[in-house]
Amino acid sequence: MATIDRAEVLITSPGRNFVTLRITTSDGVVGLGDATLNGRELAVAAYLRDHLVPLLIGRDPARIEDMWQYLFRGAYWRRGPVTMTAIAAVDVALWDIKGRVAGLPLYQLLGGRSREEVLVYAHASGSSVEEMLDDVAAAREAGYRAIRVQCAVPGSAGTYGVKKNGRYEPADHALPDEQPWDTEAYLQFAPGYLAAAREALGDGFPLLHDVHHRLAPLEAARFGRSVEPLHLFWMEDPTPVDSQDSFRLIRQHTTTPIAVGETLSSIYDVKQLITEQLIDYVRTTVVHAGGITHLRRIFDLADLYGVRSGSHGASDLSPVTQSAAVHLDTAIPNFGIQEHMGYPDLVAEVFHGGATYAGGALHPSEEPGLGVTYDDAAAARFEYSPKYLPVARRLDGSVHDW
Ligand code: GCO
Ligand code: MG
Repeated sequence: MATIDRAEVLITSPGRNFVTLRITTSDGVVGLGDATLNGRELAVAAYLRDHLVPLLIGRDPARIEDMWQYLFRGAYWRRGPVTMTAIAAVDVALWDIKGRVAGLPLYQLLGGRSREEVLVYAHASGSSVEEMLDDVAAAREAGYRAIRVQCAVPGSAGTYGVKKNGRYEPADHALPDEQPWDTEAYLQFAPGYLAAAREALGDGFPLLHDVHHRLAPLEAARFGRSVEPLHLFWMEDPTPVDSQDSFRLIRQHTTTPIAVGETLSSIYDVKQLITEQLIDYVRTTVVHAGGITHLRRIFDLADLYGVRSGSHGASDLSPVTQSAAVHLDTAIPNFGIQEHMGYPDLVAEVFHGGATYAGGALHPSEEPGLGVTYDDAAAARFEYSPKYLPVARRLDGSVHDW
């Protein structure tokens, strides 16, 4: 029996910070897992290095389910983003190893293809409606068949979701940037620019929008109702998800579809949302929701209630996660859509291979396992430096949800 010989926690910053776990077996097989938790990277690195790596050495890399249970149940302290991201890194690395040992791409181990391609949505944004519409046209030009649209609210400097210098990277300050937020201004402004986007895209084109946890439940209900004639593909994170009950109120008032879950890390965090059919798309991801083993369980539960996947795919989820996500998206029956944000150019110097984009869709690697390799020499050139997500403040100076 092969055993786990080595597990290394690798940190690099090719244009943004990434934490990667690399597991090597006694047979010399190598597997990669993403462990990046944006703005809290070193907490996961320490959890892995200090608490999980010592538990891995000498164990059987083939026992993926048992390892998952051992790390989850065995810890006594369960759930939470740091723990679940660390467990995800181990889980994904072991799936990668299993694929490499079998000589099969990961989606084959997950049951094989359910679809020919993984439909993705792009980001389009602007600091003005005109700029936003130009960006929508550029995304269409690049072949995207679904587009998420965000526009800066006049007077709200640094509105989330809006690109600066052609790129959206919210974690770009050594200490959190503090940005003003005016809910009423947003509620008045957003339906108008979404209508302009709908007009540009035409009826039937999948148009998405991220509310980014900014509204109270009743405000979210009002927003959902006001954009109903636009037939959004979804409104994402309309209200903070800490209280799953909140979504009942939104649901009572609007038929605008709802997507939730990018900040959630376990099946228990989405249980009520799914079983009460309070959402339409679940956005939990491989890296933050316990890896392939656990995310597949979430998607299976979702399938029972007609909820489809819509996984988070921002640039803070490394190419290792993107590859794993696309393998899972390819295999599951209830796939909805996959976010595709792309990476800074330097990222391709460190992470080679993985999923490929063509014609508005992502396609899984056909290499064994995940099909991603990590270039140590390149990674060493990009030193980690702390970068925080911003904090939002209301007009009276109090802290709002980001
Ligand atoms: C999205 C997300 C991101 C997050 C980011 C936080 O829908 O893509 O909301 O932009 O803000 O991933 O780390
Ligand atoms: Mg989001």
